[in-house]
Amino acid sequence: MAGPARRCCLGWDFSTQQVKVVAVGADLNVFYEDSVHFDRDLPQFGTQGGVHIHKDGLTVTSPVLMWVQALDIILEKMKASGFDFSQILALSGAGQQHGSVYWKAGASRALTSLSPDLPLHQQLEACFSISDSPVWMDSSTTAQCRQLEATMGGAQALSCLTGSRAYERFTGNQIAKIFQESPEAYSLTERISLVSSFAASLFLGSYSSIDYSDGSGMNLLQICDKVWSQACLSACAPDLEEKLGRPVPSSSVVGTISSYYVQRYGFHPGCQVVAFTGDNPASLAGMRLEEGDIAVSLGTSDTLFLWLREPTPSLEGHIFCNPVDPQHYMALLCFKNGSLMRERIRDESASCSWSEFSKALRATEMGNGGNLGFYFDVMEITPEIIGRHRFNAENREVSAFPRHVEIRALIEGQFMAKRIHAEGLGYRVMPKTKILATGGASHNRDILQVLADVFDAPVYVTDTANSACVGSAYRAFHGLAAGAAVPFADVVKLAPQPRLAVTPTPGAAQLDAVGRPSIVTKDV
Ligand code: XUL
Repeated sequence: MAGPARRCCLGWDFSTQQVKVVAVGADLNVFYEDSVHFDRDLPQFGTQGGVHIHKDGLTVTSPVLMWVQALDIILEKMKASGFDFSQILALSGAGQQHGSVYWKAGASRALTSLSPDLPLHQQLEACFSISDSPVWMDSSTTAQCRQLEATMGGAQALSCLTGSRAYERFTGNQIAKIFQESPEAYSLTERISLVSSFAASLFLGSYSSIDYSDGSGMNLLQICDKVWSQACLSACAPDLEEKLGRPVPSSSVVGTISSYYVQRYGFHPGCQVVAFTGDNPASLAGMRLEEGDIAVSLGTSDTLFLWLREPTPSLEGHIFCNPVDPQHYMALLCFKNGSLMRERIRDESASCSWSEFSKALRATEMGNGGNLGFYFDVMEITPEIIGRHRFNAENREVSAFPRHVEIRALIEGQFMAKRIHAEGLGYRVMPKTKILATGGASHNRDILQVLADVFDAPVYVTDTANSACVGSAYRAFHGLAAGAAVPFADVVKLAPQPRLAVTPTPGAAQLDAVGRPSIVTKDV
């Protein structure tokens, strides 16, 4: 049950596997949450993990109407639970990044004239020129990527302009493929949305703008000037600017809720819709990262979010416009060899036991006596490298380490690589830097101690299961307040705090200066 009525903001997350919502009260606590799981709750679409993987193994799409119907279902669930929609001051949301939605000519009219008597999916059935939307897991656009980089003067030049070299999942390359392979469908398209701005459009009853932050995941936006790059647009497809609309700052109010929701669910007609953004930017907001902070998710792959002031885009990682401060940026780095690599070394060198693994970390010294190791059993993406590489204190490559040394070399190597790549994107540890750790390995205090020592900063642990959703609700509060140009951190200062897990070992910084630069010269 939703409980007694409370003034609140909603945060939505249109992710790969489900649509989720949370309601956050003025005290910034979550008091309601719900979700619709695509595979389980919408089996008629036949998705696995929310997607269809095509025969070529590279093309990955999701039915756009499945997303629309999921919104119908979740709103009905909220209504059935007695949720008081009239108390919602504003809403915002997140979408899986890079995915794209193709609205057919005439769809705008259907959106503005929705009848409150019918669910959305029945009224929007004929509104899409492409019924299967490409999503972030798609990797079928290598030809388009090479073409875009060649037109733009190379991968680094494209990265300097748009924050990333060309990536298969980035939307500009996806649009280029649609234009090349389905030119009729492309010319019938009156508007192209990201998953985030598509979801916002459903609430607005008209096309929502793309926000700067999610717009940075397209290889089309000039991240410094915050305008579409004319050269990138014309390299991808004709008439693209008018199909995309003008990008807006992420905390913009894009309008008030469509009368459809007022009449069908009892929303207040003044409920504001704040621009939706990508799930990673929304998570940065949910974790309340501040300048100099870094969030480390230690899962199957390890992911880093960084808050940056002066980015230096490179061939690895992505720079996005910051979702809560338009003057600043965020970076996203993904490392494929995360938990699976840690588990392998645990099995090989710690008798399959995490407690043996921890013991080895405690039994070895910070800096590992000068021994360094880098372990990539699967082809790494940051950087592209495979194999295990071990160097002793004399900088000579060796084929094996004693078991304890191996374990510390793995964990120190993983975190040093993260710091080096973060610094490569312009990140600097600051005196006020906090590290927020999440994911499976964040439960291991000894691993976190190495993280604190390598970055010479305190590590906090936080639960990010709902961070994109909660971040969206925080962003809705921020959007409401932004008229007064209030910093995001002030809006969310009452929110629950992460828990301090470990602080750096005294002397960690000195070790930095002596031991660490040597790994830079080892080209990792
Ligand atoms: C980020 C990316 C994924 C999706 C997942 O670049 O592709 O993290 O955003 O939803």
